[in-house]
Amino acid sequence: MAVAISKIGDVAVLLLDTPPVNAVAPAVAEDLMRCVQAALADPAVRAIVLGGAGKGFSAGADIADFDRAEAGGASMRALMVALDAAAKPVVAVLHGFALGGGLEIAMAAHWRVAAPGTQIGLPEINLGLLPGAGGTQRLPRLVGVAKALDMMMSGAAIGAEAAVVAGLVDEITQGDPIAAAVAFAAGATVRRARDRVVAADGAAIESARAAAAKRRLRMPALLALIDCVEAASTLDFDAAIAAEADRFDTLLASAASGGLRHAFMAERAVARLPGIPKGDAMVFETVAVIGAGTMGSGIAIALLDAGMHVVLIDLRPEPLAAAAGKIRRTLESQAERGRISADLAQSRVARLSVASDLAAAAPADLVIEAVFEDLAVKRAVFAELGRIVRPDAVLASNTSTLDVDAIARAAPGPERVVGLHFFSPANIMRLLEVIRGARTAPVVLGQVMALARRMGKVGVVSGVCDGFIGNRMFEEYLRQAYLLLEEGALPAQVDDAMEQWGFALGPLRVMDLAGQDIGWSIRKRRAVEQPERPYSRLPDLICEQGRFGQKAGAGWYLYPDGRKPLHDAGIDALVVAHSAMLGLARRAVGDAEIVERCLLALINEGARLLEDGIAARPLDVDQVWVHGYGMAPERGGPMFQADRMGLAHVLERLVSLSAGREGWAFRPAPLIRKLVDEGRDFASLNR
Ligand code: 3H9
Repeated sequence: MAVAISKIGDVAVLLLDTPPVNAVAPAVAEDLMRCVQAALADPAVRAIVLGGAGKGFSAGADIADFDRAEAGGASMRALMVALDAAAKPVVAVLHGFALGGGLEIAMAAHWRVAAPGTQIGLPEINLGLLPGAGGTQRLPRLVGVAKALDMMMSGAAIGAEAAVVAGLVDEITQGDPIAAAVAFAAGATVRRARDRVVAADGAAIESARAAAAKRRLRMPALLALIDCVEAASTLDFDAAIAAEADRFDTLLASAASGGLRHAFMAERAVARLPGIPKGDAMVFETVAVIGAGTMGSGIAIALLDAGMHVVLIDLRPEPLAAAAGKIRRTLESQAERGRISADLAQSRVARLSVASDLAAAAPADLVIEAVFEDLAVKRAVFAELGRIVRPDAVLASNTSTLDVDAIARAAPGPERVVGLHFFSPANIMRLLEVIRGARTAPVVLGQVMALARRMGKVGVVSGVCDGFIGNRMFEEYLRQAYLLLEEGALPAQVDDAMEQWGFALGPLRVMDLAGQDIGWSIRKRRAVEQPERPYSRLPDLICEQGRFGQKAGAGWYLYPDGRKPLHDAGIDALVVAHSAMLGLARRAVGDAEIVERCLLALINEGARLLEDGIAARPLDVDQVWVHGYGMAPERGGPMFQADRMGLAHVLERLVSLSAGREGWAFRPAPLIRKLVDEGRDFASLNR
């Protein structure tokens, strides 16, 4: 039974009880409806209180259930009809969170009381959906069109106190919320949101449509949502509810919603890696960060934000003082911008100390080394740390390319060593690749994954290889971008095509942002290590001109104001001349070809990472791309896209492209063939 039933006097108390978040699958909605009907039919019951057991009222409809064929909103909507028909007062009592379908149930109740701090919202838009169980009709009736649009278009929750001001919640409870709700129910009457009239607000609707038009992949869901809200003041309630159900069902079947739902579930599943015990992040209270450069400072801020004590160590006093000043200013500016209180900012600043001697790492539970990206330098630091730190301290190396096993061998306890690949700026970017060395203990890995979560990051475990998951794939993606330039595309076309498809930045603009010099040095190393994998010389030509990207004011584009890329005809000419030099007759390259080749390169390399055991599951690969490389969550990730394209089609295209120019780069990964032969997809490897 998904509902816990009790009776306090003449009040029936029905508590949703589907841990961990009281998600409402169709069977749960049916259970709740039966309980409501039984309470309504019971002459000894005068009023009903609806609440949730555990840490929150309800997180809404069961997202996992949406992918099953029998899913849909029918049972949830039937529950709403039953609540609307109730002739006895129904009081919803909210605590923790009341989100999505959970809040929709609460809005169909006659009154809402909430514990202080309850988070209340309709986040369906973040899943590419709109509230499909009456939310688009009841919310405007309770809070007005403008506020309803604001809440549903942002998907952001508001606190219970703000919900009282908005008219969504009737009272904040004091003491035990259930007891308070039962007391409230004693004086409650029957009063339905559906009976209210919504004042039309053309201006709010118009500006909402203008805002939606700028949101590309999210636009269809936003426009459908706005249409529904508009209908709240133009159609009668039942007609508007039917229209809402229709739009919800259409969005549920959309590719964007499929991608967003996959991204939501994958973000939670990455933390549960088979064979890795669930760790406790609280074992890390004091962290020593070695190296006061950009990465070290960003990592220190992220740790302070998560409430830890940080000792920032650098042997060079000047950079150390400069970094400490920058960290303090960043923390204080969070308070100035109203993101945190001044007291909290000060307590974070107070947790920072600095030292110019490695010995200061002695009390640390965790040491994160973020010195220069050079194997010998890092090994020397680890050897020295071995003499200083506690025998149970965890040692982490922040690296984007180096062999973590070679670093670990320099330390006295390689089972306590992990790699951490933070993305810059480390206090902002959500992805954290957690590199598992050959000897890293599973318990250490679990603890570090828990730390990632405590820092608000998405930790993805990667095995040791050159580039780890993300950069190894990025290299193949870039390879295609450059080859396409040689064959006939121009930089802006490649970038625009990929951005239009769903990347925050196209590949060449990413390189300008990251700095062309890094890629250049990697290519020089690769040319020696992997002569059988030739790469395009085009980016080298750019680097030879000192055009290292944004920081140099020029790269693939010009940056007269430092940030905004401006087209440079000189670069187009350089690209065209390079094709001629190669003896290639330039041809028209379409956007579809650009997208297909870049994506297939990602998919093929992603499959190789799975084969090599570097990535554990396709969903881990997907999360790297969504949180570290700007792929829109609506796209789900490259491996999710492969399944959408159909693996047989992916294989056929790889085979065909591998017969073309530089076709070696498209030789299909054996895993793709295997899955096609077995009639399986990447999703089957996630289960
Ligand atoms: C909807 O309601 C549609 C209706 O309008 C119309 C219907 C007709 N379903 O995030 P956490 C799981 S759409 C299923 O790590 P936290 C989650 O996967 C829904 N499962 O915890 C995880 O599982 P596991 C609109 C869900 O404390 C576990 O719960 N609602 C759902 O950091 C813990 O989650 C939303 O979009 C769900 N709805 O945060 C709300 N929600 O332990 C989405 C969570 O196996 N949820 N799980 O890894 C959230 O925002 C957060 O999960 C919440 C808790 C704030 C509730």
